[in-house]
Amino acid sequence: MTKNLMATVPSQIRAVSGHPADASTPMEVWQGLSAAVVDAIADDWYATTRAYRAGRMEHYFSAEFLMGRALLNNLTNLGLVDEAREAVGAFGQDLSEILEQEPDAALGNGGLGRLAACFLDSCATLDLPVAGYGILYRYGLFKQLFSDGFQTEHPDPWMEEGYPFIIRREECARIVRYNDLTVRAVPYDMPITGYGTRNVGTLRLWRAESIEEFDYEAFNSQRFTDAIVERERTADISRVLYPNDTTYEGKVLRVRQQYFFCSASLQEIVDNYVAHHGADLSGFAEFNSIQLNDTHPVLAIPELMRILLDEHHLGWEEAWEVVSTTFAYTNHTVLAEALETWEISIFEKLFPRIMEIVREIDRRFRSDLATRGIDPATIDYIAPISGGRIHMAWIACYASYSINGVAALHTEILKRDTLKEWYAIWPERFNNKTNGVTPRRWLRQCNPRLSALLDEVTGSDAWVRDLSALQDFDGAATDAVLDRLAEVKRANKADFADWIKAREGIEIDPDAIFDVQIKRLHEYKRQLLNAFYILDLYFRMKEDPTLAVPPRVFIFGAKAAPGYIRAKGIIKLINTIGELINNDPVVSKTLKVVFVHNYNVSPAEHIIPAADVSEQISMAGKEASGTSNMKFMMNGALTLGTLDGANVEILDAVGPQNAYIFGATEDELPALRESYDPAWHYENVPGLKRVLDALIDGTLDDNGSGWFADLRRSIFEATYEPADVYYVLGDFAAYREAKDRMAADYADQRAWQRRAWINITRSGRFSSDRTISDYAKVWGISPTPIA
Ligand code: GL4
Repeated sequence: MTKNLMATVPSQIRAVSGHPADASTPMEVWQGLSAAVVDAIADDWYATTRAYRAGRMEHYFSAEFLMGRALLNNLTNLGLVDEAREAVGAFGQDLSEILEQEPDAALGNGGLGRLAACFLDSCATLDLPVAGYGILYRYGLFKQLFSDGFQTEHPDPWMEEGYPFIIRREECARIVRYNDLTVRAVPYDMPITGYGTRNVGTLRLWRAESIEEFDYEAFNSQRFTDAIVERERTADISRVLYPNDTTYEGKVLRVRQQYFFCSASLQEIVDNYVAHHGADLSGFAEFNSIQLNDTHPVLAIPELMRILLDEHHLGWEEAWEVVSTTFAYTNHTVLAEALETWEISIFEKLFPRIMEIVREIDRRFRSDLATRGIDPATIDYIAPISGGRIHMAWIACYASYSINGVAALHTEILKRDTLKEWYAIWPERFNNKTNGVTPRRWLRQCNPRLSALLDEVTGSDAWVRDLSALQDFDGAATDAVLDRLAEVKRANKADFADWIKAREGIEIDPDAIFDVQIKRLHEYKRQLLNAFYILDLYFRMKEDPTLAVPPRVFIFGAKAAPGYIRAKGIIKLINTIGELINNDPVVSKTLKVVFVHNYNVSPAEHIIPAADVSEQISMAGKEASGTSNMKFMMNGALTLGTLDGANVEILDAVGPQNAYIFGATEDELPALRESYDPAWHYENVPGLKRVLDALIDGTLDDNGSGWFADLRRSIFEATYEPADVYYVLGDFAAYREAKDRMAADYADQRAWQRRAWINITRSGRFSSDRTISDYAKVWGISPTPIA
């Protein structure tokens, strides 16, 4: 399969750069090496595609795929890292430097998009007939810079210099029709390699193009701008990823995007069915199932109805039978603002026929539920159309044969709360699929030192395909192994310190505790709680210079949605606290604060292997699952967290002695809230007054933005939400106690290493291979190896 990589690399580089390999730039070498990899897997990719299309397939529809970099991932999966290092070494290039040339494919906002990427990796590794479908955004998630500590956003034209891992399939283009616009959807395919298999899966990303490159009539009749405007209006559809995580703005363009990739993907899947099984579409669901990654692709439901009714002339009942055995829906958040609803007028403007179908779904839904004796108020609340809006989650729940949450606690909250009306009627549809992450990217590839140690201790690399195998090695933590583990972490931390020095210009001590919180900036994730702790610790040290404080580096990485001012205020606050501490001649000897700018997949690969402490401190009940918690655990960091999302299951896997859990639980919060008074905590919890006053007394400067005063107000005043809605002050004392204790415990290095080891060996249930094996049962698909 990959026999001639070494042989083809120099010529591929020459083809890209136009000069010999040893005279090419690192970027050109990256291009050539990447092209050689795609070339090497081409035959297997073709064979896999053919094999999958002939049988039952799962189609994963997602508006986001946060793929990150591809080259090292593919080399790792194909076992070609050493060969590639030699190949480029032969003409004086260093593989690490080559790899750093690659832009991140940041076609996602955060956890939801990255989960989709981990899933594709697992499907390929498990030889499962699954394909991903999404949008080829020209601009990925914005690039983040800091200016005076404020976030600024900049475009990320990630493919502009060429991207060998994505191949245009001109011949597979489709037409997508809106009432006011007809566009061509051109697919671009990305090969998805697996570890230790020849199967190569596919991620198909659609790009919007004009039917004609140019409206020549407009052009010739001197209406140059009209011709260009029309073309740009089409290109808008796949131009940019919406930078909001968990909240969405009600934009016509967003609905256009969603319909765009759903329609194009369905046309292809239906045509493939016809090619293999004939024109009678009634058997469609025997060969196809579609997973809806949250509500963004829910337009696929009425669109498949349209195709079956209008193009294949099925009757309504027959078509609905197909549709309701085809789709499965994953909910990824309980935040009310993320349950997408659209104004009827948007649907009417864009696609009246789809609107008509949604109205008919609504009509039949109402009569179906009335027959079941459901009360009119409930029917009206969960109807597809109500209050002048279309409720995408309700359409998904009605049409899907399976509905799942992404961690045990989250699924319970769905059943009890968010989707309780649905659970009451269709309990059998509900199931939990706790998230997972791929151990290829998040261990094998990003942490080669730990990976080598695991090979040694377990005697092979079998754990890379079966992470649960590590649990047999709990007891392997001899002094010799723990010494090695300590060396691995120390070396990773030293590498990270160099990386930070070069990237952020800050010196950090590799022997300090690396305490990390990396995730989107959102109030519910409570980066503010962490910031308050750091500021309090600073004041404690100023007050008592003899206080014994273990050296610590507080590391952050987070982007805020551009319109989310409070989240941007928290970024500015952390940067301002960082400046105060890092420039203090005394405190900076013990503490450092680093905010890694432009946090993304590839920075995470540098950060996670170096972490000691994993901050997972969302207010209980708000984080559906979290996935960085799993990546940290796999790399031997200890969790400091609330009983939220998958933290609950991590605690269960490692035991209470191997994690630091604090704070109010989800079932305690309602009662606590009744009598909750943040002002009481401000007055009575030692240190809190000083911290909150620092926001307004001139200690911390927000450059006149007023943002720090706003953060303070969010704690004390009920504005559009209750005061301190995320219970920051309520959990502060418990958080400080747990975090201080954790830092003190770090001094006993042997005990710490033993607990880190347990975190690694127990991480098997958080491999996305486990998650995908569970989904595969729901999907009714089985491994289809090509060799
Ligand atoms: C999210 C959840 O917030 C996150 O907890 C979860 O891990 C992720 C994947 O299931 O999905 N939901 C949204 S919206 N964005 C997320 O990251």
